[in-house]
Amino acid sequence: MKISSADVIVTSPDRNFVTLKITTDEGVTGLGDATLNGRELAVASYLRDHVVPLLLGRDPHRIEDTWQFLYRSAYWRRGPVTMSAIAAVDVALWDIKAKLAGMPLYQLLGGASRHGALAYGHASGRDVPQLLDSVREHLELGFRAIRIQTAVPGLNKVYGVAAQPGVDGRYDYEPAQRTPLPVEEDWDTRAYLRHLPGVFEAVRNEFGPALPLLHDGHHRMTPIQAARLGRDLEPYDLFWLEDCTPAENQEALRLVRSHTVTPLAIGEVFNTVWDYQTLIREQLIDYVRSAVTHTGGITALRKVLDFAAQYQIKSGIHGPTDISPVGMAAALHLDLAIHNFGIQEYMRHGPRTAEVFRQSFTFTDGLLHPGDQPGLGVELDEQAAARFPYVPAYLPYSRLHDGTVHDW
Ligand code: KDG
Ligand code: MG
Repeated sequence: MKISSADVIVTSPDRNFVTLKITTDEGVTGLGDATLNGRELAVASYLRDHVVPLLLGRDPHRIEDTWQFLYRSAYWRRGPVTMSAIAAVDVALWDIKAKLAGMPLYQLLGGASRHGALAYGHASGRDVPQLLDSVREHLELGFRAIRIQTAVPGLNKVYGVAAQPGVDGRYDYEPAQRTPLPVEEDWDTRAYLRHLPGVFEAVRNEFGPALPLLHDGHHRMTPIQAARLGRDLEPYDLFWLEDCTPAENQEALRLVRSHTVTPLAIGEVFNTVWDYQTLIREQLIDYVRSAVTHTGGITALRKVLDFAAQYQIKSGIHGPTDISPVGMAAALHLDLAIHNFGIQEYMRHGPRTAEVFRQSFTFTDGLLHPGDQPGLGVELDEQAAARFPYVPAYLPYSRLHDGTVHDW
């Protein structure tokens, strides 16, 4: 069997998505998610101009060999564009292999280790009453673990807080609002550090000690600030504190870890196992946050998670709305199969996205399941996709009060 064509489909139903569709000479197709939020067309070009010509005529069964060939023959290593492109090829080939086997993909990864993947939803509020309402709404939707993000007094707009409560509690991150230039937000770490512990106290007082609560620091603190926040949040028993520092500097986590027992999650902007080497070997984190789609696909993320498992570090696969339903399905198959599963992020896509991507995953009693269709269980409606052309969109960025650019 040979790969006879590979097409890159860019569509923007509720937000921009890039999808790779690989077709074999026997007419079997596989899908891979190549979406890189805010830099979508770079991956589309990498695939169309540099990868698709290399795929034509190859044996679709040779997943590991194709991965190594694309990684090593590029000469230039790593990076989000390269690794997103390789991930899309990898996932599409797994989709084809599982369809040919007549099995849902998780069966080829070793079969189910659990009934479903515990998912966390995103509650947010501009003040505490609005946040508590948002938590209630998520509990009613069936979530059994909830991320808490809040506005900070004195700041106009803060990451992770819905501009307005969405229909059915759903909201999209920027740049779903699709601004032609990056929106500028303001930031003040000291105000945030003063405000956040009181917010968690209010949530615990309202919902009790058992509900798993998460929080995303979104790369904004120095190591000593992160250490203080982790320590201040200890009474509220977080499931995790995510991205407390920009983790390019892996050694910084030694300092954070030596001051707090709040569990730490990191990695949504990482793209290879090398970004985790110190973090995993020295047990400086508790959860691996990488997306299947930005880390070289199932083949590569599985290896990172197997490495993590030796240190009792678990998965927390990235699942915001900028991961397409194809990328989400890949994550769910991995979640179901691996032993060291921790939790799965689940943000819920908008209604137009469901018109373009026909999905078969379910959300029942707080657990996600990828379904039992052969392959990934997602089909792309190309006519529907064509109705939603690409719209340029940027992520926002932050400045401090004196005008200095800060991490967003
Ligand atoms: O593209 C950026 C988003 O994926 C990111 O801001 C979402 O931090 C995020 C999360 O934890 O979902
Ligand atoms: Mg995050």
